[in-house]
Parts: sequence; C-alpha cells; structure tokens
Amino acid sequence: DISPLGYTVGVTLDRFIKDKQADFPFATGELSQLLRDIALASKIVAREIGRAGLSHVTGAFGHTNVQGEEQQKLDVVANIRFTRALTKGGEVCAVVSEEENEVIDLQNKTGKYVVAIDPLDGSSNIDVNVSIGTIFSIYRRVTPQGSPISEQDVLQKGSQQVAAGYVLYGSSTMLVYTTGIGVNGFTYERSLGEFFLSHPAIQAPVTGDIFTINDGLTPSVGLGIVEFLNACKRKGRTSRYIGSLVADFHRNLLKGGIYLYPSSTKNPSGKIRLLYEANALAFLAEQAGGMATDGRRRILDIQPESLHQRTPLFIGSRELVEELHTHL
Ligand code: AHM
Ligand code: MG
Repeated sequence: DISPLGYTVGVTLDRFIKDKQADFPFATGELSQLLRDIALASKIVAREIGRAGLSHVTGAFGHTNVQGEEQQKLDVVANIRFTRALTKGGEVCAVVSEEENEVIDLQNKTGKYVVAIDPLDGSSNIDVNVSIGTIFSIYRRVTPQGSPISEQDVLQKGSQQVAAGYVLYGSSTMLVYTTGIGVNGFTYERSLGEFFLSHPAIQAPVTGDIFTINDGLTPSVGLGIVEFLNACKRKGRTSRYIGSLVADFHRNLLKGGIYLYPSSTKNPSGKIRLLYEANALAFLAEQAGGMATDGRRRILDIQPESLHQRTPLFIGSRELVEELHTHL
C-alpha cells in the first residue's frame, strides 16, 4: 500500500502478530499480547530517547532537577517502562533484568511467561546520541502457576525460548523478533505510531566481510582470536564497531559479518550476559541461518547458573563463525 505519506506502509506489527497466531493452533493469544506489550513499551522508550538531550534523562542517576524531581538515567527509565508494561499486561509472572540484581516477581499469578530483558543496552552510547537497543527473551514458566517463582523458571537454556527479539533505536527505530519460525523486522513510523513490516523473513548472509570487535581488547585475548583477526585483515575484510550490541548485531545480520566479544584478562568470562543479551541474539541468528557460540558450545545449549552470568560471544554469519572456530 502506498500511503498519503508517499512510501510503502503495509502490514502493521499488530496485524502480523495476529495473523501469525494461526501458526500456533492451540495458542491462547497471551504470547501475542505479550509481544504487543513489549512493542508498546518500546514506543514509549523510543519517544524518551528521541528527546533525551532535552529532558534531563542523560547523565548520572540520583540527581535532582530544578523542579525537584529525581532525574533518572535513560536505562532506568527504560527498565521502569518495560517492567510496567509487562506487569499491566498480565501474561508475565517474572522478569530478569540487567537493571535488577534479583528476579522481579510481578505478582501476576496466572502469568505463564518469564521474560529476561536488557531494557537499554549499549551504556557507553546512551548519553551521546549513538544507537542503543532493548533485548528480550521470552520463556514459558516451568513450575505451576500460582506457586512461587523458582530458579528453574528463570535459569532456562536459550533453546527453551519461545520468542526473542530486540528493538534498535537507531536512525530509525526497528523491532526484530522471532517465535521460532524465521525472523521478521518492523520499522517504526513515528507520525502514525505504528511498527510496519519492513524486513520480512530475514536471512543472514552465509558469509560476509565485516568483523566486529573492540580492538582495545586484542592484547589480552587468546591467540586463536588474534590469528582470526589477522586473517580478517589479510583478507581485506572491513572492521566495524559501534559498541552497542544490538546495532552491531543488526548490521552484521543484514550485511553479513561476525561479532566477537571474547574472554580477556579483564573479563575472563567475556562481558556479554547470557540471559538477556546473548540468548536472544543467538536465537535470532540461528533462525536467520547464522550461528552463535562461546567458542566451544552453541550459546543456546548453555545451562545458565546465575542471573547475570557472562559468556564469550561469537555470533553472525555461519561461515565466519566456523572459520573462527578453526583457529580456536
Ligand atoms: P552494557 O550492558 O553495559 O551496555 O554492556 C554491553 C555492551 C554491548 O552493547 C556492547 O557490545 C559491549 O558492551 C561493548 O563493550 P566495550 O565497551 O567493552 O567495547
Ligand atoms: Mg547490556
């Protein structure tokens, strides 16, 4: 459809989610509603980000502004927005968030789902108007409804995800998600307040030219990584690093490339968090035909042991991840 705006607006995210419910004949619609809750919160966060420089939400948490209101950092604001949307939605019983030390029990007794979320990732870019993102994973709770939330509910392997996605607050805002049947991307049309399907059935290029790493780490990473990076340079590949996982992942997903966050002397387990950063992107990567490992194992096969566990992450085009593995 060509809108009066002069460009294509077709299927809205709401319509798409509703149509896709038919893929799950026994579905009750709760997962669909949960995805809509996340989309709504992301619109609010996109609005806050869009005026961040004006609205006293950049800078350190804990200061009070001239009106005597407490200033909140954008990542704290995002955490509040997503938690509130998930609480009100009613489908989620517990949330694991980068912003909270413990599991948040939302007191939704009938909530079937558990969400792990990084409400605003890319902390070094938040205050400087560079792309940032939200990352989310959705699991089915395993203990009976109404019982207290247990470790089993929140420490599930990535392979148990029922849906996952991210929102990229970049030069435009995009929501990309999977329910295990391919990956679809939606672009936000601000004046209409809707996400529209813009990237149907995303397939990651099998290989690519981009390698993505914080080069400052290289003096303290393993020899295999250094060898791979040298091979990339010899082959004339392109180095690109934003320092926002969602943005770096998204670019490589569309263009073909590999993102590396290895273990280093400073971060022996790497930096990226398994539960609310690596797992969602690993699910998306695999659904798009790509690959994600910690250098030894498939990310989705790792049994989490703690909420904020870190993992090395190598993710992107299949042939590039495989090539890296020949050096490890
Ligand atoms: P954060 O959760 O504190 O934002 O850290 C995660 C971010 C990722 O978005 C990004 O890929 C990585 O940290 C960048 O790390 P570094 O600054 O070490 O390059
Ligand atoms: Mg993060």
